[in-house]
Amino acid sequence: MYAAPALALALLQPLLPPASTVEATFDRTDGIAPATAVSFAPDVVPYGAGVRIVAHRADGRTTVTMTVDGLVPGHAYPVHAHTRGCGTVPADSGPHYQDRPDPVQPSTDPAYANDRNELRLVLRTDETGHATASSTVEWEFREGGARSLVLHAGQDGQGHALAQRVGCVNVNL
Ligand SMILES: [Cu+2]
Repeated sequence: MYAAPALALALLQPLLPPASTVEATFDRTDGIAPATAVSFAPDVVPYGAGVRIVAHRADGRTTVTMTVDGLVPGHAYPVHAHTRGCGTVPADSGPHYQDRPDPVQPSTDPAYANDRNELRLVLRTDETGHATASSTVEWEFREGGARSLVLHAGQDGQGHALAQRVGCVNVNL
C-alpha cells in the first residue's frame, strides 16, 4: 500500500502538550538504590504508599496533578515544588521553587512566598487514604529549577503548612 496519506495525516495531528508522569511507591531513604519517592516518617507516609504525578506544560502555564494511595486517612498533606531532589534527610530538597526568586532566603516575604509564585497543593485523603489534587500556575519552571515535590506533615490551625517534611518525590518540573 501507498503509505503517504497516513503519514500526512499523522503530521496534521496537533502536538500533544509536553507532559511528564512519575509513578512510584514511597520507600525508605537508605535503600541500596535511591528511591524515586522517599518517606521520612513512615507513620505519616507509610512505606509502600503509592504516588503518581502528572505535569503538563502549555502556553506558558504548568499544571501539576498528584494522586496518592495508602496515606493516613482523613489527613491534609500540604505539597510544594522544591528546588532540589530528595535526599537522605528532609532538608536535602532545598527551599521552595519560586517563579520570581526572593532575594532574601529563606523566603518569608508574602510578596514572594505565596501560591502564585510557588507551586503548592494540598492532598486531603479520604477514609481509604486516597487523595488527588491539582494546581496550575501561570508560568513554566526554569529547566532543572525544581527537582521534587515535598509532602509536609500537616497544617496548623490557620491552614498553613507545617515545616516538617514527611515525604519527597523526585520529579523534573
Ligand atoms: Cu515545602
